[in-house]
Amino acid sequence: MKIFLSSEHHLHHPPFEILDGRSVAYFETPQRISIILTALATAGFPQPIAVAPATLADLQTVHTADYLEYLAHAFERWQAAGLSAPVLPSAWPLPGLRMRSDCPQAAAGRYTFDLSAPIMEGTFAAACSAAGAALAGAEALLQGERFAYALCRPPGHHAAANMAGGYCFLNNAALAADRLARSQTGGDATWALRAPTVAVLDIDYHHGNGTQSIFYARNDVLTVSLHADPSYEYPYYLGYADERGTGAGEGYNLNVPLPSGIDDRQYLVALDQALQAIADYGPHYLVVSAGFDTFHADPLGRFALTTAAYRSIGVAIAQLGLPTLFVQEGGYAIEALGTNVVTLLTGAIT
Ligand code: SP5
Ligand code: ZN
Repeated sequence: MKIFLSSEHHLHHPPFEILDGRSVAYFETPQRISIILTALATAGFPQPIAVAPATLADLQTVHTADYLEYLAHAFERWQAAGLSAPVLPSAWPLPGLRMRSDCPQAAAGRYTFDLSAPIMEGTFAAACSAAGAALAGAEALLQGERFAYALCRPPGHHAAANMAGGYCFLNNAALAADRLARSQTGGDATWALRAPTVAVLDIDYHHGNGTQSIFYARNDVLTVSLHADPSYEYPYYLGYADERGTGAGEGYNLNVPLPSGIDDRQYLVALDQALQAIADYGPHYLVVSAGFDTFHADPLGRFALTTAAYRSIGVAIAQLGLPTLFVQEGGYAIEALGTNVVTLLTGAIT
């Protein structure tokens, strides 16, 4: 298994976020990566490969040009306006309000859907580095690798084509899935018969609203997400079972919302349903948005999974028999995060 690292991730380290009305220390810390790296090394996984950051051309496959322009310059414009804290919106252009101003404060509301994606001086560089790791993982699959793991930070699955939120700025998994779906290997007759297709399986505790929205009208990328029911959990406004895709994409999005308190056994039953949908679709590649906030001790989650569940999840995913890229998403129970990542990957490759 090849492992790709977002080596610039440490440039992004916001001091706080607003959670349920309170200011708390930012949960999505650089320490998450160090802990995973240590656990991988201890378990004998190969040395992670540091990759080049994604380029603007790479990012424009999934994100809008105006959003990328915003991300690249938001902090310097914020600073030029005399502001020094990380960029966070104070107001949003919701329906009924006007969206005319280009001042940095207005731009923040326009491109950010919540209060958990602050932009610092190094945020865009960090996000490009994470996107580069995911794209390198996709390339590895195209080169014939069966498994790859992109150790991405910041995570990506909440980021939409033109919106940051939920610790996410660039949608790493979506960039990788899009790269795979547009790949042409040439020389292999099967590719001439059918353009490549990709499934994204999102096992983060939170619904992958960004990934869903990016592929919602497409049928060459099936999106499947297992997550806490948005009727009680973030991101609240997306992730319900009746969201099935639109236009050509109708029938190519599957949401499996789950109750709080769900245990290993119940989770694995739901996973089977998701994997069956992927098997029925019959994609060439699989991208897994691998979040570990489903763990019982996670400070943000309300599921009851134990470490053993991640081994079963890895085994079940591998049984699809597909070239598979694991992309790191959430997971905030720091003391168990490294072990849980190693357990999932080990389950997959053995
Ligand atoms: C990538 C990822 O996992 N992003 C998650 C962002 C979630 N942010 C808001 C969560 C609000 C839910 N309230 C939790 C209360 C815990 N005491
Ligand atoms: Zn999450």
